[in-house]
Parts: sequence; C-alpha cells; structure tokens
Amino acid sequence: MLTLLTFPGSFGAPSHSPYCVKAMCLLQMLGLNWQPEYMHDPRKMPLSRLPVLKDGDQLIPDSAHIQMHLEAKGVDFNAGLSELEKAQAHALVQMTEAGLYNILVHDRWLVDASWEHTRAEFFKAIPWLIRGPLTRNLRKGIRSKMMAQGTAQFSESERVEHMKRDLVALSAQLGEFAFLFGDAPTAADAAIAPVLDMILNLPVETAARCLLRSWDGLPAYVVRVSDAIYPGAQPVKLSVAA
Ligand SMILES: N[C@@H](CCC(=O)N[C@@H](CS)C(=O)NCC(=O)O)C(=O)O
Repeated sequence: MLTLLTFPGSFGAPSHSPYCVKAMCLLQMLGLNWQPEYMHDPRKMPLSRLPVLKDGDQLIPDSAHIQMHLEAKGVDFNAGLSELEKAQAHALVQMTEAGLYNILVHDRWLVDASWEHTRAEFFKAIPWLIRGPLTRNLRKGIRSKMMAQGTAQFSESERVEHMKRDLVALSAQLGEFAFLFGDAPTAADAAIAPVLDMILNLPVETAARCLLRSWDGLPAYVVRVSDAIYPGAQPVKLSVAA
C-alpha cells in the first residue's frame, strides 16, 4: 500500500499544504489503495518538506517527483493532451507554484489577522508553552523568504495586479471546459485547484481572497476539481501504458 506523508488538513482542505493535496489528488486519480500518514514536522524528511510518498522502503519527496514516480509505473495523468497542451499545462503549473502559491503563503503568514487563525489551526497539536517561540521563529523565516523572493516587497495592490494576470491565464485556458484541459481532470488540475482552493478559504478577507471569490468561473471550477479528485472522490479512469 502506498503511504503519503502529509501535513494534516485545515480550513476544510485535506491538508494545509497545496503540494500535499496535489499529491493526494494524483493518488486518488490513480485509483490504487493509498493511505495518509500525518506529520507536523518534516525536518527529518529527505528534503525537509512534505509531501513524501512511501512506496515500499522508498521515500519519494516533492510532489513533482511523486508524479514522475507514479508515471514511471505507466500512469498517464495527461491522457489525450497534445504536445502543445502538455507544454501549456506545464507552464500553468509553474506559474501557479511560483506566483499564486506565494500569495497564499504571504496572506496566511504575514497578514496579522490571518496569522492568528493560521497559527491556531496549523499548530494546534503543539503544546502551547512552546507554540509561541516556535511559531514566532517560523514566521520570521517565512517573512525573510517572502522578502527575498519578492512577494512581501510588493504592496497589496501590486500583489493583486500580479495575481490578476495569473487568473486571466487560468480562465483563458479553462474557457467553457469543466477542467483545464477538457471534460476530465489532468495533472494540472491536481496542482492548480488546491492553491486556488486555499486562497478562496483564507480565514480573513484579504484582497487576494476577495479577488478570487469574485472571479467568474474559477470558484466553481475548484468545486468541480474537489468533487472529482480530492480524497474520498471516486477514482478517475486513467489510461495506463500497456
Ligand atoms: N516543491 C515541493 C514543495 C513542497 C513544500 O514547499 N512543502 C512545504 C509546505 S507547503 C513544506 O513542507 N515546508 C516545510 C515546513 O513547513 O516545515 C513539492 O512540490 O512538493
């Protein structure tokens, strides 16, 4: 049985990490038996991050590597896509993980009102005596990363302008489709919808949450993806190479 080492769920999502939810969706699409194993501290993991897939005695860190590992078993998460569509899917995933993901992290950790909820929800299993110093340090680290990466250097309106361009690109691809590349979910949906879902469910009204909640088509798209491939959904029929 495959085991996914993952952060636990929060704010209605099956994990608080969009990368963990992406890996869960890929496993769900596969239709094989898998189980989650919840962790709070990934420091002993191969890349000090989650998700990590345990397959026998192999540990595979990183959602993209997990996808490749599953594809090496003959699964095609992009069945029916042309080479051009595969290139577009790759570009949209990279865009989301480099742009929208950082806006999510920023708004969860660095907006004061949001941080109160994030800390209470993500660290509820940590004894309160050590929760204060631990979370202050983690928040400091996130602030430095977000400054170095740039997201925290922008004003809220600048971040929203960046975000709009990403949402325009996603909407253009989605068009009238149910999923990004047609009437069945593909790897791009597994990667992108969890990030949108978590922005939609930020615990306070940030400009990013407000923008996405009012964006025509994308909130309904996220519901379709979660109904189709979040844990608990019926496996999607994927083509497996002969
Ligand atoms: N590129 C990695 C990114 C994974 C990642 O950044 N995970 C974050 C949570 S979203 C993490 O484990 N951070 C370390 C921590 O929270 O201690 C992937 O696709 O799996």
